[in-house]
Amino acid sequence: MEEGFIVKALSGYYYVENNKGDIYQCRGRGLFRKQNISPLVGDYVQFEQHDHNEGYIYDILPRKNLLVRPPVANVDQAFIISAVTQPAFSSVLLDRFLVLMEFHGINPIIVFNKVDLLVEHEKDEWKEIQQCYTSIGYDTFFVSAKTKEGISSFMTRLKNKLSIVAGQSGVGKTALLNALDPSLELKTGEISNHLGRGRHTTRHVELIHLGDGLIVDTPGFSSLEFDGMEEQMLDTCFPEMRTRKDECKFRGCSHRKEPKCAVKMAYENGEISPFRYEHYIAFYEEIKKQRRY
Ligand SMILES: Nc1nc2c(ncn2[C@@H]2O[C@H](COP(=O)(O)OP(=O)(O)OP(=O)(O)O)[C@@H](O)[C@H]2O)c(=O)[nH]1
Ligand SMILES: [Mg+2]
Ligand SMILES: [Zn+2]
Repeated sequence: MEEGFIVKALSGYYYVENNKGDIYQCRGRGLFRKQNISPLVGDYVQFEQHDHNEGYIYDILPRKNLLVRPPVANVDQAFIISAVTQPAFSSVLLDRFLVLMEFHGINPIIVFNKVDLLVEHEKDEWKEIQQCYTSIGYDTFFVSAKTKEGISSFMTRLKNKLSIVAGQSGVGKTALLNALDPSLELKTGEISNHLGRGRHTTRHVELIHLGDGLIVDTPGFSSLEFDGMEEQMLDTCFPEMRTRKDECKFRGCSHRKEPKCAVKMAYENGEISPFRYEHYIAFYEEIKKQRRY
């Protein structure tokens, strides 16, 4: 029996890489299907080699975490990519990604791409947006996949980690990976329609060796629903609320209408950004509604 990890899943086959870098095309054993277990990209597995480069997966080692859409296990960190323009930046979408990553225990890193398209007078506004996220404690990078500005600084963050790139279609996730390693030659798409939306050029999930680490290019995210979340845990997915909630007068404070709420006080003092607080309220209502069904 050998150990390895799944780098690709395609048409019922799992591609398992061992510690020598050899790849075996494997089937999962029948028991998995009976038990409704599906091996995922990122899984550490025990497998047995049969013919030359073929084998069977016998066991899946315990997972640190798993994402359903895209299906990846054992993710350490997520580069959440937004474009400064084309498609237009949406702070509510960024906050949604941040909450989802926090919920799954995945460390988020914020990347603003396409800075080559920024005009001079927009730069101050972006400094403010950046300042807001860095004050919460998030690392932020400004980069351009086109000019390669800023990309070397985040290359070093890949070492010994399993990373994913997440973000709306068309923000340049794949283009960034190509910029970091041109030999990857991954396919990128033109922004195909006048709404500025992309069209999901990236389709299947695959681990790529990059900068002494592994990274998964994802095809946008097919689902950004708050599946499996409860509104009571939402404040733990906002770091600036997580650190204040114990000072609220009431245990289980929802930070909406309760008196002596430390979160609402921080919002009123300007210590918590208004838009972050508003997104919290909107997500809270959304989760509450979805839980009724
Ligand atoms: N000007 C400029 N264009 C960029 C930059 N990065 C990406 N693009 C362009 O944006 C478009 C979309 O890039 P992709 O890398 O395919 O976007 P994606 O995020 O991978 O999109 P999906 O795979 O559909 O989720 C392409 O036309 C890229 O050439 C950049 O830094 N500057
Ligand atoms: Mg892509
Ligand atoms: Zn409160």
